[in-house]
Amino acid sequence: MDNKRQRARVQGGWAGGARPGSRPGFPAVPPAQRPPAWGKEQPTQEKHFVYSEPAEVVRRVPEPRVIDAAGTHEISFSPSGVSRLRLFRSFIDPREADWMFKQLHQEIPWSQKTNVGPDGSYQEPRLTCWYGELPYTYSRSMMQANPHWHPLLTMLKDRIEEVTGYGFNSLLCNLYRHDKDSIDWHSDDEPALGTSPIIASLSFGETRNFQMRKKPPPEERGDYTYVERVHVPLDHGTLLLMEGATQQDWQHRVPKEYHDRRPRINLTFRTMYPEPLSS
Ligand SMILES: O=C(O)CCC(=O)C(=O)O
Repeated sequence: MDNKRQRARVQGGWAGGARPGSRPGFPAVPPAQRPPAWGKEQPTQEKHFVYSEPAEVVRRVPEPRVIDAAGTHEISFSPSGVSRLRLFRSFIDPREADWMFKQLHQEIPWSQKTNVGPDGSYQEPRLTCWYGELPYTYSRSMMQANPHWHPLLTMLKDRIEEVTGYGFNSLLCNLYRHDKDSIDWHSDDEPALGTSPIIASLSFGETRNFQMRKKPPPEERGDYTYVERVHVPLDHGTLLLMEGATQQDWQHRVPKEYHDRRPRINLTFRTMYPEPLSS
């Protein structure tokens, strides 16, 4: 069956004899169609193939849930716990955010990372910069430890810590130069981020669509077709906090766009733990 989304089974059976209520699956033939019975002789009974409507099993691809209201949003519950988003609109007010965007755009030492994927190495389609006492590895490529925090980044970290009550010791800065810059589906679940990592993500510049999809249950064998989806438009000065099981149970991405987009800067504050030495 080539269309997975719509599986139909044709049901029917050979209906013979005129006995109403005969075997299940062999629907009764209405009286008008029954052969007349006279004398002892019965004409040979004709068999009809009786068609009945296919029982359709339709699986619908769920519409994405758009979250754009400030506040707390519990997006799923599972044995790993609750996955929670907290959205702070205008965490940085727009005039201040304009100034910060310019500073960060000019003063962060942006560079393009080379990642390793199943088809070999490729240039990540965005620029990045890492801050933290420990190195950070994702997509099989390492960013060196960099303890030289820009003072504006330290100030933003302090503000986020004060409002959220969480502490952070590391930061991945991302610059999406235009509509073709993106980051593909992933979770921030590297072992060095510990269990249930909390990620604070602050955005400046162009609004981009932050998309999330729930990891499928084992019986779907890695097929994401029918999973729940959440879209969060992240605009200038917005802070998004991802808590609980969000990294265990969901993936996220920022897709490429089909129309021109001006640059966007995203700062993702995290906490890194030294990895235990393997014996
Ligand atoms: O740019 C964003 O909003 C998300 C960035 C991200 O997911 C990441 O760098 O891990």
